[in-house]
Amino acid sequence: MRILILGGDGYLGWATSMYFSNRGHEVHAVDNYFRRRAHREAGTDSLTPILPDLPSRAAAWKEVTGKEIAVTEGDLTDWDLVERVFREFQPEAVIHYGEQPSAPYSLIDRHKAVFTQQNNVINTLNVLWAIRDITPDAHLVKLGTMGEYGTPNIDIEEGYLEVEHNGRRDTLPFPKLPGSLYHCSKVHDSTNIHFATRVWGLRATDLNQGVVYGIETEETRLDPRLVTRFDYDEVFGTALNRFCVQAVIGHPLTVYGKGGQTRGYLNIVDTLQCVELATLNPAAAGEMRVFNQFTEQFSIMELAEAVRTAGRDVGIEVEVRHYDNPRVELEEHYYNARHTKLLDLGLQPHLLSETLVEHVFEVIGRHRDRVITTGIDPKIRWRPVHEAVSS
Ligand code: NAD
Ligand code: USQ
Repeated sequence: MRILILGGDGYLGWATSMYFSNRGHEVHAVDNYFRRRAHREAGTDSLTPILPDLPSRAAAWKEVTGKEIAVTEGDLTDWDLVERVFREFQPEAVIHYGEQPSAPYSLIDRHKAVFTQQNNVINTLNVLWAIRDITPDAHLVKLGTMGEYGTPNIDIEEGYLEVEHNGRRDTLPFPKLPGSLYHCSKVHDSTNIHFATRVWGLRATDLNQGVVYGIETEETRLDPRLVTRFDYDEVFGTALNRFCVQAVIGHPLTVYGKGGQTRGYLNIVDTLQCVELATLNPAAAGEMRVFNQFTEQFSIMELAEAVRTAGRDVGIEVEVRHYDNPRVELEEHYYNARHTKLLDLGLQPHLLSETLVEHVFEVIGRHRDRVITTGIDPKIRWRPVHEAVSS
């Protein structure tokens, strides 16, 4: 299959590009290196030493496996670039990771909030128009987020809710309560994608993904030059990845507030499996499928305890510390999200209890001299500082 991977230089995008190439698909990766620039500006960096750009990564991939990954360096908000890539490559599937992915980044200042929403919404709109006018049968596999739903006090369904109101029934998009301006951008995307399927008859799968953890995949293990990025800073690092680095360098685990915040989580190898299942089993024309893409739910304290236990097993004493929560979010809440559609398609989850957190420690340990400690403690606040309430 001809598969276009947008955001192919990122944490998930690079791993996905290699995964599909390794399985015989024709892969074309696009990225504008936004993520690399954002780290340079902030003085942070990937723990893993990644090659300097996509052409060198693709060349290393070719040398190791003999397989090709085609590359375009450019911005998805640039219509001319999007149009050219679609006309030349004629994708059958479009896997769209290419967005600003951080909730804290979207709340640093007005400029970054505006950037996040413009970047994410416009590039997805460009992709929808390109599919509509150039490759109308192509299937869009879009990375959304479980955070589109927030933490409502009812069970979370997969995308849609059957509603009875004043004696009438309908199946409608599940209500959204996004917790950051980044998460809001994903809701805006979902609305636009739904429109494009209903009105233009496009086919799309919105993957509402939980928080991803993990550092290695089958392909990254083939050669040190094929590593994917791995971040642990306040802005781009996600909870469990941060906790693992903190444990290895002897930094207290940064639990925000009470730590009862519960989310869906999945291993990066399951991201690859889920995206493959969605791609090989496309949505019908006119359909926007929504899959909740995670394998397990954990509270932050449960994650911290898992890391503390794993640390103890390898002789590392891990301190768990409660920080004033920089975010505005419920710290104790009901959370029960359905996630059966990917299992029905054949997903075989890799559970946290089977993942050797100790092994992750070992890989992090190899790169520990690269850790930049200044970016770890939380400084970005959801509310203006004079209004911040301590928990
Ligand atoms: P990432 O930042 O590593 O990857 C995104 C890539 O897209 C980056 O390489 C970036 O440079 C590129 N990009 C951004 N804007 C672009 C533009 N205008 N033109 C071209 N390229 C652009 O992030 P990630 O963690 O790999 O996440 C990938 C996707 O999955 C994102 O959409 C994110 O919202 C979503 N997601 C991630 C997680 C997670 O835990 N990592 C969980 C749920 C959803
Ligand atoms: N948290 C801590 N300590 C930390 C980091 C985070 O307690 O050091 C808490 C946060 O307060 C939050 C939870 O952990 O309650 C998750 O935070 P996160 O930073 O790991 O994840 P989040 O901001 O939600 O964003 C990440 C990805 C994003 C994706 C999202 C999936 O960066 O791209 O959309 O996970 S979800 O959470 O399901 O919306």
